[in-house]
Amino acid sequence: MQKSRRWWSLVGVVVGALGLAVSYASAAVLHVRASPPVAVAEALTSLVPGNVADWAITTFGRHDKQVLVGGMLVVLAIVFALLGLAARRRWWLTALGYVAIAVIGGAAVLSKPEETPVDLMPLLLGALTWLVGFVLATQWLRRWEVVEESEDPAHEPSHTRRIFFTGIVSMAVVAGALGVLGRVAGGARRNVEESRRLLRLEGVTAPGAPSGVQVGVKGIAPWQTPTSDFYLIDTAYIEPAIEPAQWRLRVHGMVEREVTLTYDDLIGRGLTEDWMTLNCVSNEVGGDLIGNAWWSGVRLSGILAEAGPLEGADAVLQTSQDGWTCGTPLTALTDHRNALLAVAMNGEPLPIEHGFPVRTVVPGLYGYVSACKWVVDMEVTQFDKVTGYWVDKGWSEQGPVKLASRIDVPREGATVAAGQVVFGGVAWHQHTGISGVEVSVDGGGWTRAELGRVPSVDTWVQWRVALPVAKGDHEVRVRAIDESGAVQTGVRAAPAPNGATGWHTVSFTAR
Ligand SMILES: Nc1nc2c(c(=O)[nH]1)N[C@H]1C(S)=C(S)[C@@H](COP(=O)(O)O)O[C@H]1N2
Ligand SMILES: [Mo]
Repeated sequence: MQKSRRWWSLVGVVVGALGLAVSYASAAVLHVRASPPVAVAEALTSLVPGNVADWAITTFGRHDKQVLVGGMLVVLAIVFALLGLAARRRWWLTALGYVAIAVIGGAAVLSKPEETPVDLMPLLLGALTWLVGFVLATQWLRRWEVVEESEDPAHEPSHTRRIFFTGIVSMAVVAGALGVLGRVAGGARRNVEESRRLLRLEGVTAPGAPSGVQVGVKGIAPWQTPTSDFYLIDTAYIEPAIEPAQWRLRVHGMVEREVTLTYDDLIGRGLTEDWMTLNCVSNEVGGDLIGNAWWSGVRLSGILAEAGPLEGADAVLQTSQDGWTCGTPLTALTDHRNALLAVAMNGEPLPIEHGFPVRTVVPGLYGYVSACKWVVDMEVTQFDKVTGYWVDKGWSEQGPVKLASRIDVPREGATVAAGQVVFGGVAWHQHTGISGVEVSVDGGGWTRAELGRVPSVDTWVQWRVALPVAKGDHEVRVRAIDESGAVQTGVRAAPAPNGATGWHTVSFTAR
């Protein structure tokens, strides 16, 4: 019967979704972060070549993960439909398909450093659901088919049809409900959220932006980035949920003695606080993957000195609880700068998505080589021996921040009143500092802007300048000069492999 083909595919899709939902929801209830679907999504992400990843970040921005998950679900739906169809003739083909998918899921889960074989439980439950659900649903469908094909008028098909549809709709409803439950429950996450809320960190202050840092132009990004507006970049589909009491940092490798710290050990060393601007290597010219915050944490130089790096070590491979890694120059963590194991941001414990309970921040380096969130392991080593997550994808081994500047006012395409037009924005070269900013309208000469004050060379600086502009269409560009006297290059470079360059240019109309 041709028309029943679609019912076989439907069985495949519904049973498939039910198994996925069971594994996802049971992972949430059992506090397994990497449920099989999440682990597979992260494994796929880590297999994506660097240029594709960079393209996805620029194209989809914060939604890159939703796009990948959406694509994965579409592919799975097709595979499940085919498995359902296959069962009409060869049930073992379908069973084999389920086993194959489960093996992929299991491999992905076990590729996570924090997951143990016990964490395969959600996978087993999901696979079991597939087999049981599949046997049930195909039985219902077969009975209906048999009755429908039978010539005997005593056989009423509507009864068996009702059983099939009731069953399959119930399965779909349960799958949906479990999907929602899995999201809401996210058990571990809620507990950690609560621990975070109750955490009182002695010595953490929230001074607010110092005076004079703002140049008073409406529309420039605030000098202190509110935490809720701070950009977010990471490879975790579900953020690690780590209780401070459970957190450990192990410092090992090329050291005289291994050091393992608990959260209390860490805090007990006394906090250092500082303003630091953090930015992403993927930031395009004029982009907003940059933020400035007040960080509270413990200086890494003391902790590393205690471990005693051995002669020849030049790198620290940092590892996050979810397995993400980055290689940081040892000197950047041991020199006089405030490389911190941060516990608070803008006066509050780190939000989970920004690395709770502990993340690294290092002035002067892009995040991908330094700012490890949910950091749990630091191996003192040599760059020759290790590579971090993004370096494996083709980014540079070293990621010092590049001198850059941005125009925030006027916005691209804006219309302003002709006459004295106010321009404003930000410039940065963390750990070197900015000495000047210049703008040029319509390719004319460069005019010096006025700079806001800064507490140190580790933050961005706001700038403003007013220039006479006639009616018509115009283009304004900006460049910065750093404290070493270097002038920002106008040569355009893409973000990969070690940061974009070029002058930010904005078109506007004066009326
Ligand atoms: N564990 C973990 N830490 C990470 C990342 C990540 O993917 N996983 N991304 C890094 C990158 S590329 C950047 S730019 C910064 C961003 O930090 P934020 O999300 O707090 O702004 O975190 C870094 N730390
Ligand atoms: Mo980044």
